[in-house]
Amino acid sequence: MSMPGGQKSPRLIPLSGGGYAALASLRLEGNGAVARVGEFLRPSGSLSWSRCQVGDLVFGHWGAEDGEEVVASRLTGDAVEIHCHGGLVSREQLIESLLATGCQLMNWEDWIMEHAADPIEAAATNALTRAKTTKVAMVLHDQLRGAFREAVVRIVDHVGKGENREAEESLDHLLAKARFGSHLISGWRVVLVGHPNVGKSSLLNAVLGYERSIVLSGPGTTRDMVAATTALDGWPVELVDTAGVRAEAEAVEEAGMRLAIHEATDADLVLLVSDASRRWTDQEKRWQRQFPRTLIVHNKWDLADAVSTERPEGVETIATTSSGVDRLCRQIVSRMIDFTPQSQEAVPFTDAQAKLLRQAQRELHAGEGERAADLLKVELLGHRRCSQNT
Ligand SMILES: Nc1nc2c(ncn2[C@@H]2O[C@H](COP(=O)(O)OP(=O)(O)O)[C@@H](O)[C@H]2O)c(=O)[nH]1
Ligand SMILES: [Mg+2]
Repeated sequence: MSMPGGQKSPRLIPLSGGGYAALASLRLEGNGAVARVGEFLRPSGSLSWSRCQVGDLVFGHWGAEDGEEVVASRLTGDAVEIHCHGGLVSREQLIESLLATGCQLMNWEDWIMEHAADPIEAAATNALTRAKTTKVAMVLHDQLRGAFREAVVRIVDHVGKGENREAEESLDHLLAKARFGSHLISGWRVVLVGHPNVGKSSLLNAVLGYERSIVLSGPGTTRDMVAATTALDGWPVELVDTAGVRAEAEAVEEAGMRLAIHEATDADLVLLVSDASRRWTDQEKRWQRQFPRTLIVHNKWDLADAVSTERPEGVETIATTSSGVDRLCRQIVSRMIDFTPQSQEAVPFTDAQAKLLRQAQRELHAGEGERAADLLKVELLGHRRCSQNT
């Protein structure tokens, strides 16, 4: 929207999301932003808004003496940050009043894209807002600080010097970490599969440390998926408890069973939970073959002596007392995560980045070093596209 004289009206960027939080932050920037805030802000102290310096914090009310409490701060340039209570209503009130004066709404993702030095920095900033654990945040922070960027620059430099083999090696090295990196934000998915009543739900609860899923002694209680997110060794993991998967399913369980198989096929790791007091079944053998990334859990180990059966290697647990669950958690992590980055190590962290790296790798294999370098420069380092023949 334009103002008289062709000047653009200020842009309003809600910096914190529309969820429930203690505080909400908005940014207003562009021509007249400071004055626009002055139209609404009623400072409580002696500091007048128009006389404020960059960095001053002004506490006051929005719109009227008894309006929303806000803290406003002038930033460099014509920009202001406004903080209010985090409830949806307070935030919406501020946004509506500013939009009514003609401010343009901009989402924070676009704002980051515009302000970041390059696409990697933009993606890292974006990803950091969604990091669920400190460990994930640390890896992403290293990328924000330039670890991944520097690795890409080195590859481009190799190509520039005609060192295509070195460039390929560096690309391979980066790509080997892409699977790990792609899980940083989405987390890893671990699906529990097994016959009804073997203790899947009990085991899930034991891993989580609280009662999340329903445990009953009759088979087939868990008819739908129950998913819970936790952190194992600092990495975000979603644990999915499936329906009691039974060979001769009742109609009501059949849908759940199909869903379970589908979930398990997509999983980063399948926990094949088995009742150690019973025989290792043909169905369990089939599941073992069907899901390539499987960790076998012999649960009800306290009852294992009752029937001695031949069983494949696995982790022994007693879900009801949590015995063996520590070891199980360690095994899950070591099976799920094949690599842990060192401090400041380069890691591609989005699927789009991995795709670009693979594309560059194909170009290099085909002897098209320059095209590979152009791709990396434009799409990852944010250079302007220069050659027309690519
Ligand atoms: N003795 C013993 N009982 C267990 C163990 N784990 C689970 N149970 C019991 O087995 C029954 C079925 O457990 P549940 O977790 O609902 O099995 P699911 O159908 O595979 O989810 C419940 O009565 C549990 O208390 C275990 O390690 N030892
Ligand atoms: Mg269950």
